[in-house]
Amino acid sequence: MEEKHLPYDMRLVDLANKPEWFLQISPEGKVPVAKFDEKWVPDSDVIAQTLEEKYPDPPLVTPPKKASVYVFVITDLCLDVIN
Ligand SMILES: N[C@@H](CCC(=O)N[C@@H](CS)C(=O)NCC(=O)O)C(=O)O
Repeated sequence: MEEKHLPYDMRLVDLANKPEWFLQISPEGKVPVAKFDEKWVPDSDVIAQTLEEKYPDPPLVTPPKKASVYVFVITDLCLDVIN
């Protein structure tokens, strides 16, 4: 949310002593959990994906062009290690 310059409220939770309001919104008692359009969303991957879909700019994902360069670099490194 910082990277996307979005305003937000943050609540810190003592995971050793989870308050009832937190268990109401996160029944498994896990963090992070974020609220989008009145709906609570758990799991950092789902939260990141939701942020990306709702607020695409600035993007958090690696641009496809750079991602493919990275794949080539990693592939070359792996081949060097194998050979
Ligand atoms: N796959 C979940 C993992 C969530 C998770 O395990 N969070 C830990 C903290 S990193 C937690 O809430 N632990 C408290 C507990 O399990 O009681 C995610 O990426 O959000």
